[in-house]
Amino acid sequence: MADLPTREDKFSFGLWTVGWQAVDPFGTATRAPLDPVEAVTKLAELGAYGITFHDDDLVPFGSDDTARDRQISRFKQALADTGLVVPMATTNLFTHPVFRDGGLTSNDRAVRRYAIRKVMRNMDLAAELGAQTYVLWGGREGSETDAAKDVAAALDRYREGIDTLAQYVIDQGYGLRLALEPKPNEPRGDIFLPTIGHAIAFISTLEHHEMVGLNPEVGHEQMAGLNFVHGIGQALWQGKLFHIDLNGQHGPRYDQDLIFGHGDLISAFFLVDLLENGGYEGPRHFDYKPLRTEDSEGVWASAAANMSTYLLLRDRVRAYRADPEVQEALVQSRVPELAVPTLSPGESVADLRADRSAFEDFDPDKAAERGYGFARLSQLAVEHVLGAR
Ligand SMILES: [Mn+2]
Repeated sequence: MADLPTREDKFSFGLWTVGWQAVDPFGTATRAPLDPVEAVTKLAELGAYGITFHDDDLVPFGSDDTARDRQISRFKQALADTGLVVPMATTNLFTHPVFRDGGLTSNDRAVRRYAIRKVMRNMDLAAELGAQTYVLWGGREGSETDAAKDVAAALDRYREGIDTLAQYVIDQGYGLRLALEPKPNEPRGDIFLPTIGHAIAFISTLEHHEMVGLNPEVGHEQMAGLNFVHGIGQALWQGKLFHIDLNGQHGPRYDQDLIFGHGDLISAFFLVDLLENGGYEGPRHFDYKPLRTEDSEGVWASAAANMSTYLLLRDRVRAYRADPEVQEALVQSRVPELAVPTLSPGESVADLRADRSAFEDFDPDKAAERGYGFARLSQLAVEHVLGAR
């Protein structure tokens, strides 16, 4: 049994996750709409600390001002009643047909201007609710055919859009940081900024690059066949892990949004190890879809399962790190040695060239004899994951 989640664990959920009615490309909804107030109440009961939303999750697209105000005040009351917070918010620039060719990179200039204004409007609400992070997932920013897009122009417009929004946040004095969410495809055939690496490179070109980072999602990188732990490792190393979407995925296929750990469990173990020990202090945010087979009881069971799996893995990570045999195996594998700089303190290029032991007297055949012991180390991790130690 896992420990029960507490507010200190900083678990948060998107309103669109537990509220997903399970409409897929082949079938209609299997569940009734979920009132955001009920989502807040249930998630608080289950031990979550935060809830996040797209503008249109909270207030249906096209609602008039009276309906919008009423819905926002009900939501605020539920937050006040439960103590749940809103650490992050985001904008839906993908559902309405006006965004069929994207928002910030639509070929239609008027759509781009409308998209920026739609984001600004929800940034006002995000700031009012005390959010620290504003996520931008460009699900429709892309194409199905290379005839459709001038990629350089699209990136110019993407940069212009993010620069404009960052300037708005500065001008308004909002404490928001922006977090881009990479995804390789779906719903577009190919999406711009498809991976963590593409997004980090793009951010370096922004006017306010210091306030723009990433919201990587487990499944999105795995859809591209990439190692999520390595991606998060680099995002942390570059100071760009502003937020994270935890879920599960079985390799390159459609976006499954499974419960966290219900895809690649070993990768999830090393991810929790990295998040807990690598300096990430933000929310542990779940962006998953309750299986279409489930009724409302199954929805809440799956929400609890995300948190429970994270806590079980955190427990296993602690046991792994505390195990003297693991510590000895890490040294045998020379894992700590990688943290030692390759050149000595104060050593110059000339010094390195003059060091005969580094090259002329170095015996590569001898150095090649010794194995690294990674098989044993990896098995120790598997045994800890399985609770065999
Ligand atoms: Mn996803």
